[in-house]
Parts: sequence; C-alpha cells; structure tokens
Amino acid sequence: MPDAPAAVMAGGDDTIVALATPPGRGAVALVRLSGARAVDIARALGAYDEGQPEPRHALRAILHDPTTREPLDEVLVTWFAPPRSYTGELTVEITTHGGTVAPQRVQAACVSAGARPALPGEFTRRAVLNGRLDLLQAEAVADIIDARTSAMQQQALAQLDGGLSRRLLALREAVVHLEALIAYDIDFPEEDDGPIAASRITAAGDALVSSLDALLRTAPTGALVRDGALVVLAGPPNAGKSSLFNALLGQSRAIVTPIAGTTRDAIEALLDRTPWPLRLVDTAGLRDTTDPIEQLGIEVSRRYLSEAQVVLACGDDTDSVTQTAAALAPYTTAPVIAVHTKWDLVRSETTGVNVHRVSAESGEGLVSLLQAIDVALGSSAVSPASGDVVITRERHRAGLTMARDEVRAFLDAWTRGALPAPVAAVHLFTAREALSDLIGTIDTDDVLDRVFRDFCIGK
Ligand SMILES: Nc1nc2c(ncn2[C@@H]2O[C@H](COP(=O)(O)OP(=O)(O)O)[C@@H](O)[C@H]2O)c(=O)[nH]1
Ligand SMILES: [Mg+2]
Repeated sequence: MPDAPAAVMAGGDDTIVALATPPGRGAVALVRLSGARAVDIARALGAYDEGQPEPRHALRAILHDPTTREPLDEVLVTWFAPPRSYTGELTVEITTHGGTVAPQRVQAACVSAGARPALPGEFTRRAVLNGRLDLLQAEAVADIIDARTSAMQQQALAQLDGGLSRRLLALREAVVHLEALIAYDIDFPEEDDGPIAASRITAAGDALVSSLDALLRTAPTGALVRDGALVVLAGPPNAGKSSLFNALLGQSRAIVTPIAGTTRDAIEALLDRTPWPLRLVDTAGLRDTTDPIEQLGIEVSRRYLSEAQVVLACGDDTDSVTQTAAALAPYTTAPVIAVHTKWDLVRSETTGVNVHRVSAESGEGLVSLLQAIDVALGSSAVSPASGDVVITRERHRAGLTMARDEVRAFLDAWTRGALPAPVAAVHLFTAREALSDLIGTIDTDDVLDRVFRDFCIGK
C-alpha cells in the first residue's frame, strides 16, 4: 500500500471538501477533498478498508458514516498524489450516486471526519498558489464553466492551454531585456553614447509598445466572443421583428401576434454560432405611443439601440424600410442593416439598394442576413482565427494599458533626456510589475481575491 506523501505547500493540514457537481438529479456526483488529510478522511469513511490502490486508480467502495457506521453510498474513490492533482495537493475524488441526498451525506461525513467545507473557488485558488495554474489559466477555468456558446468555450480552452500566458511572458521578457539595456547606461553614465546605442533602446521600446498595442487591439474581439455581439431588431410595430427574431433563433421565443404593440419589453436570446455568438434583442416597436407600458418598452428599445453593435432596421414595405433605417440613425452609432421583412408576401421584385430581403415564413434570406451581420461586426473587431490569442477581461485590458503607458512614459523621458536613466527605468519596473500581476506570478492576495470572487464552490 503506497504511502500518501506528506502535506504540501499552501493549506497545511487544512483539508477542504466540496461537491464539485451541481446538486440535483443526475447519474453521478463528485465530492472532492484536497489537503494533507484527504486520504485519511477517505479512509475514515471506509474507502480503503480493502487496501489503498495506486494513485489515479479508481476503487469501488461502500462508504459509511465515521461515527454512526451507517452506510452512506456505493462509490468510486480515486486519490491523486501531489503535485500531480488539480490543486497540486493530496486530493481524493469520490464519485457518488447523483441526486441531492447521497452526495450531501458523503460530504457531511467528510466534514465530521475533519474536512472543512471549501470556499468558492478555493480548489482553483490552491492550484494557483501551488503553481499548477497561473491566474490567466484560473480565469480560463471560470470562463469554460460559464461559457454559453462554443466560441466562448473554445477561446477559454485556448487560454487554459497557456496561449495568453505565453504571450504575456514574452512581453515581460521584452521589458526585462529593455531594463538590461538601460542597466548598462546606468553603470556608465559619463559616456556620451554609452556602450548601448540610444537608438537601439528607442527601437526596442517602440517595438514593445507596438506588441502591447497589438494585444490590446484584440479586446473588442475577446469581448464579442465572450459576451456575444448585441444585435437589436428594431422597427415599427407589426414589421415582423418578433417573427424574424424567432426565425433567426430557430425556435419560438418571442410572442408573435398580428396585434400591433405586443412586444412591450425587450426579449434577449443568445445565438450560438461562429465567428461571433449573437445576443439578439427583440424590441418594442418604435412608434410614438400614449400607452404607458408600451412607452416603457420603447424606452428600453432606445437604451438597447445606444448599446447595439448591429441594428436591423425592419420594415415590411420599401418605404417603411427606408424610413425606419433613417429614423433609427439618431439612436445608434452601430451599423444599421435595412431588412425588408415578409418577402414571401411581396409581389414586385423591387426594393431599395442595400436592403436585405427576408421571410420568417419561408426562411428565405436568413443565411445571407446572418452573413451581413458578420461583415458588419468585422468592421469593429477582427474575427478570431483558431489559435489566436485574445484578451477577454477588463483586468487584462487595464494591466496591458498600464504596461504600455509606462513603457511610453519611459521612452518619452529617455528620448528627451528629461530624467536620469535610473529614474526613467522606474517606468519599466512598473510595466514589468503590471504584466506580472496579469499572469499572477506575484501572488498578492488582492489580485487573487479579485479573480476568485466569482468562482463557484467546488472549483
Ligand atoms: N407571410 C409572412 N407573415 C409574417 C412574416 N413575418 C411576420 N409575419 C406576420 O406579421 C405579423 C406581425 O409579426 P410580428 O413578428 O409580431 O411583428 P412585430 O410587431 O414587428 O414583432 C404577424 O401576423 C406575423 O405572422 C413573414 O415572413 N411572412
Ligand atoms: Mg414583436
């Protein structure tokens, strides 16, 4: 029977337990223990009554309550030796039957045997503290769990694989390189040109600023992939907006009736597609109304319009499409796509130029409308090719912006000779710290707290 290795790193003998799967009806559930006493606790529940297998080998066992000896559940138990576990600590995973009772009883028994219920995100926090994941990868874990579309999940998976981490490490390396160049100058201040040509330092600084800018420019792409692009359907009542919304979603979500003013509030739904997931919003018609409830809906529409990334100006005849597109223009800065709805009812083949003809009834024009939306979005963000590194969070944008501005401030002071080299170099130090913060190589509790605030328990 192999011995469980001694307690590792953070946590000491504070062993945590949590239900890693959502409570509810299901075939199986996972109770996870992490910390030095994980195996002892599993043993107290009878997991190893018939011997302890090699790490990473699942063993069937009947667990019982450590005090009452009552049977708890028939389970599979697997232990992981540090550092080869998710948290980097000694870990035990107990696969119980699903539902609400069996996993809860097993978890409660672990607590009576000495485990402490885990805080939200505590497993991943330990993984970061033990160097199993960096902060960007920890964020990626949260993003995979929270993903609502495959584009979001794919992007998070690339981040978990370390794509963004490697890019940021390379940028930090470039800052260190620049600091090294300056160090020569600090050591030989009397020499006019120093051993390193000033132009070489300027060139390296400029290249660094461009690389930081290039990564910052991926922010709109990351945001679109993460949240979906806001596409607002607008136009007069009865224009066919709700029908188009449903047809684009491929399911009946909005209430469709022949009575004008039915959609009084805005309805939002996420359309899972590539390159951009779309947040479709069906709004109330934008006519002037005295009905106070409808009026509220119209105000909601205006708010959505001001935030939209694409607006579909819907109308069911040529004049109405043109008028709608013109009427919407003051409320939005987004591209407005003119959409002639109910095309199946149209007898004549004429409509305005650049007007998309669609029929919610027959499905005609829906695919080309979606393509037009992609083209419109392509003007505000670069579509992500697989393997592209993008930034997805405000934290990333803020850190990179700070690094970029500090390198710029350094270059400015350096080229103007405004500050002594050692003082100018402080900007580079701050830039390097900003990048370190992003990756999470310096583990200030403050940064950790911000990242793990939104985690769920058991992760
Ligand atoms: N023939 C036909 N009728 C449509 C089409 N789209 C909507 N309608 C009808 O037009 C009316 C108003 O549609 P609705 O989607 O509720 O319009 P909204 O007020 O703009 O949301 C309803 O009677 C729909 O059945 C379409 O593509 N073809
Ligand atoms: Mg409607």
